[in-house]
Amino acid sequence: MISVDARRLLDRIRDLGAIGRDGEGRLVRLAASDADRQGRDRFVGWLREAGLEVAIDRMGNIFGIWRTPGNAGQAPILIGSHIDTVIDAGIYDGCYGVLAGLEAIETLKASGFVLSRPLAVAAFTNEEGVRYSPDMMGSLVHAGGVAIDEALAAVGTDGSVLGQELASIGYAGDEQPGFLKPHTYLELHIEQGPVLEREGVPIGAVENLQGISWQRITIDGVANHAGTTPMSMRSDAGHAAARVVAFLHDRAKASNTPTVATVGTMRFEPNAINVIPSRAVFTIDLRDPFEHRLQAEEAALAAHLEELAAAEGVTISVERLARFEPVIFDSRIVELIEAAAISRGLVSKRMTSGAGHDAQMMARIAPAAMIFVPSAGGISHNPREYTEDTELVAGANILLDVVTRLAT
Ligand code: HGY
Ligand code: MN
Ligand code: MN
Repeated sequence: MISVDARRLLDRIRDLGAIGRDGEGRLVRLAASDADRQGRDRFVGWLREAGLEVAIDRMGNIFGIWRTPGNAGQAPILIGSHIDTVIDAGIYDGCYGVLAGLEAIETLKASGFVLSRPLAVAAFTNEEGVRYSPDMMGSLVHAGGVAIDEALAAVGTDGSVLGQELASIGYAGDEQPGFLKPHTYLELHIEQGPVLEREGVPIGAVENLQGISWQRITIDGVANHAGTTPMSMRSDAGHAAARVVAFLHDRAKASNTPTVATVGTMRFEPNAINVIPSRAVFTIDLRDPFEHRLQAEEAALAAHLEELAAAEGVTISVERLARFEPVIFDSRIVELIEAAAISRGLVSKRMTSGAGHDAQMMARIAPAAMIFVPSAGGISHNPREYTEDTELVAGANILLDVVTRLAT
């Protein structure tokens, strides 16, 4: 049984994690930013050092491909994830899966194994969706879920246009989106939640992924003097926004379901200490493993917004930013993950992914599944994100074993 080169993998994770630090030392490699370019350049350098064919599509998705004369005509096994990050990110989210994918390919390439299929590793553009909505955008385009021209026209939170930014960082590639049709898709990722650590289980065999609903809400009230305006005469966009946040939080918390609700961004206008806000703009992230419940949560929110507009004397508009239904992964691949864990004497646990991943898009065009490793304290999207080296290596070896099983 061959194993990955642990030192090479761990060094690369830390090397990539040092790229894209801002003035305060925070890791910020937002999609198509110059920091993202630096991370991409480093990854492409490793692909070339490994002797892989490098292909970049119009969406900036980066692929490293290893074909042999004996298998070049076959559909490849694709291992993917992302190397863009959120703001003030940890070093493992996405990057771990991409670098473990490269590591598995390099290990197999050096092993002398005769593989029946090419192997490829992908770093998909804009998985996080922090600068441009929706998230998982690069893999969504690859899977045919949105047209390339629509995606490249996406306007960022900073007013930039994705297509122009990709061109300016040199990653507006030539390949047509979806040019690489995978036989199967695998993604290794940190769990980003508390389950595996809490149960002392090193490997998650991810069998499904919850649905995601992103909306941007704009509440318009009337700016007025904070001192002279009686409470009964206010159209206070800020107060109305606060009531929505409380409504979502209390409702999700009171439900005995896994529904989660998050208001992650909010801004007021004119944003002055002594002016009643005339406008509040904020985003809502709703998720649930079951489509009917996610729809029920969206309907409850819509009804609440209607009541609130009347009660607060404000107008409320809603913009949909992303909407993805729950996804069931391929049970045969999930079983291969479990079998690989047993072969390495590791316990595994079937689980649902709370986070969105490129695998949920690739599942539209190929059998797909994910492997999780524990997150310390369940923390992610936070610089305190951490996974033990032994756990990172164990996950990479499971990925290697499943790929080997699928390709021989
Ligand atoms: O939003 C997500 O779950 C992922 O981190 N993009
Ligand atoms: Mn991720
Ligand atoms: Mn993430």
